[in-house]
Amino acid sequence: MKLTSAQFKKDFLSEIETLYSTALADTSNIEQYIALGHLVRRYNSQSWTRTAKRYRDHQQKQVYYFSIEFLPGRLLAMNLLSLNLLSTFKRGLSELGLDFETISQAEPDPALGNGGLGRLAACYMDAMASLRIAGNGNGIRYRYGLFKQIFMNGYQVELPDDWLRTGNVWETRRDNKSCVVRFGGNTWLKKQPDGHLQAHYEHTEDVLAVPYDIGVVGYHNDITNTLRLWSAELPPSVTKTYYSQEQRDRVSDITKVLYPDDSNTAGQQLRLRQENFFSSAGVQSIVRDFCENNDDLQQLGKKIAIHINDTHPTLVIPEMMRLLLDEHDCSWDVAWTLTMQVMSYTNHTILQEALETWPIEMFKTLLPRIYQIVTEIDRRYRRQELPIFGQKIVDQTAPLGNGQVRMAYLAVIGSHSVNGVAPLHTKLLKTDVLRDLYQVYPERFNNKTNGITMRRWVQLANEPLSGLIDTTIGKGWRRNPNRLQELIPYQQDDHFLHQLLEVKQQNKWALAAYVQKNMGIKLRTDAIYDVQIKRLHAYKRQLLHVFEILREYFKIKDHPEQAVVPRVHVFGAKAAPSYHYAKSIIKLMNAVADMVNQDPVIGDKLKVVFIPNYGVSLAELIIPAADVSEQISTASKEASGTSNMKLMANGALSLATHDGANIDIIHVAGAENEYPFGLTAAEVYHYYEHGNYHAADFYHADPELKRILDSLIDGTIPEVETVGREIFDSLIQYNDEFFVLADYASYTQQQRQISHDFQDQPTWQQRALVNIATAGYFSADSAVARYAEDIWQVPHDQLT
Ligand code: 26W
Repeated sequence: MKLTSAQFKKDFLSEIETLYSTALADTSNIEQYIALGHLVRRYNSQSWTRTAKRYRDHQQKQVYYFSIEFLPGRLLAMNLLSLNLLSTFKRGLSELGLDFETISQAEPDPALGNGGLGRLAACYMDAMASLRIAGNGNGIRYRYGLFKQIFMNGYQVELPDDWLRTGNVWETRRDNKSCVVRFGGNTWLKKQPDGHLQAHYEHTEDVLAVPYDIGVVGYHNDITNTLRLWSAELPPSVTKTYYSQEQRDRVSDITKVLYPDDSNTAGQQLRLRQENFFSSAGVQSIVRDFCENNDDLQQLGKKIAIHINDTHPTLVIPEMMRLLLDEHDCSWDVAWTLTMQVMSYTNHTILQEALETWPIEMFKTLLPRIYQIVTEIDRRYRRQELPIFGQKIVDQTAPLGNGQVRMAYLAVIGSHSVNGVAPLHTKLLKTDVLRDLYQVYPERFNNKTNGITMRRWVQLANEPLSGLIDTTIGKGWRRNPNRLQELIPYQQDDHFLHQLLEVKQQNKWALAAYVQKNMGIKLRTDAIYDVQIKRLHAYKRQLLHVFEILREYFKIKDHPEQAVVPRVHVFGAKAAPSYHYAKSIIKLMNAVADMVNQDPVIGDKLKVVFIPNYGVSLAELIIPAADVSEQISTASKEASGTSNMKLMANGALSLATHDGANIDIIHVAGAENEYPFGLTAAEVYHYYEHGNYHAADFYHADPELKRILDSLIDGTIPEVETVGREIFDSLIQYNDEFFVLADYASYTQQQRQISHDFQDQPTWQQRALVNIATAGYFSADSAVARYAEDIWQVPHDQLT
């Protein structure tokens, strides 16, 4: 849309007037942000209306992306980028004496997710809108997002994330699209005169699901899709029934808070309530909208695609069956065929403890009708497959087993497609986690390697780099990231390489300024910025990185006279509040950081900054400043990773195990431009098969490693008596579940190599350039295009 800064200023001042009836000078950053948000809503409102109308008029097939987590990040700058209004707003504001950055930082960051899964959902929403796919998000409007993290004496402390305190300018409450979700009570089927079985409910606990819609703006294409987040409320009582406070709380508790675990199924009834709440509300509203615009249910599979983001929304399968059977008089076979045509499922983890199963008793009590349908799905699955695959396979793959409802199995059986998120992960699904179901439905399994939206993670997060790329190869890459490859020839261009170094320098200054201001730690910007940003989990091995820091620390302490290549180690990591071991590692990380940062002998040769409250907005500040991308998970454990792709696209070189998408990064950019190390997945599985891993052997065989481990328990590191012992024992006594000691030697070997190579900046920048140039391979637009073609069968814009 064409907008002059004069027009913008006029509109902005009138928005301030309308909202606050006071002079601009009397308004706060948050008020100015809200006014800007309202302005964007006004400028984009027609596009949103037009988009919905166009989809209806063209009967366009809709994709519904169900995810219990969405991590959209701040939306003001992102929407302005997609509307091509960013520079106008920035100019207009500076002409009014205001700074866009300062105001945009007043926007709360909606932390409605834990990590990779939630952020991927947000990247894919952005990509679907930018590819003109009718992509609708479906999730939960948590009143409180992921906890705010602070460190008290080095320990993680969780604070409530009251993100809606100042409202949410981007959402629209849609009362007339509400629906009722039932819980508990009794259900029975009564034969109707026409022989049809009608479901009857009594004593159910009815909850009103109220949708809040957020616009998802496509990139320069006048498309605005919808992210629908459901909120639980008491139904407007027809009979003026009195609801006790307890009853009120029971209902609002459903969407009160996000479960902060990202790899350990809570197994709590409230979590099952949450999963059923947004799954049922979502499917009801989809079928309602479908029936308003279509009269032939047989067309459902041609007009609707529902994607199940991990097992958390799996209840959409029996819910769709319930609606088709109970409210649309479909026969079982017709309903089942339609359901499978519509449903597709993505698995995001192979960790056993993350694969959801629900005790049948809890499931049956809370969801009686849904349980009846799951029982029938199980019965028909067993009857169908038993003759072919035999009792053992059927017992190991049916949805019901060992007193549990096995959600991953139900998701596979009820979907026409099952995909992993990186080639190794998909292989492990076929050969390990879902091996038996792969035998039954081999044709359903496929791989869809993850992707990231370059619009947020390069264009927005790294304007210096984006500007340099524009002046070098033009702006074509902004619409088609594969065109970043046109940078490859500039490996020989010293001027360009120097400009690339300056861009990295600029981003380091920005990060150093934040760290100085918020943590009081002074960082030099000619150091190697060695970054590890992800949830705290034993398999992600932040511990291995800490051991490298201790190695560097002892080296300087032993030889203070020796020159070293200065390093800044940057961490961002939240631990699930119930994950004790992870919280112990956080305490150790902060203790080591204090010891290193306060040691005069070390000075500024080595710094460790563990930035609290890591999330999307901090990632946008840290990633552009990184030189080294720590992707050091135990091979086979990280399904894909996506921070690895973001860091690559911003010119960091990957210090990476042969795990998840690291393998693809090393392949695409070339191993010579990365630092691969460690056991392969096959070697890890070999240890499992032979049970011959003895961590203590590595401890005893390597004096350097022994010194590091002993420092956990011998008082070298202040204040880690308890956690030091706990971690030491987890390695030596409990045999190091994630092979930290086995990978220590090759890891530190590569760390030494990095210190050596970094001194040759032209070559380093050449390798950084190759990472940037080849990162287009991991664009969310390409990934989503593959989902559209192979799984959802919907048309999409070509990347021009
Ligand atoms: C039930 C608790 C729970 C909550 C969240 C279990 C599992 C999850 C998510 C599946 C965990 C997650 O975020 N997995 C990450 O998904 C990313 C996107 O595909 C991958 O890149 C990461 O490798 C994977 O760990």
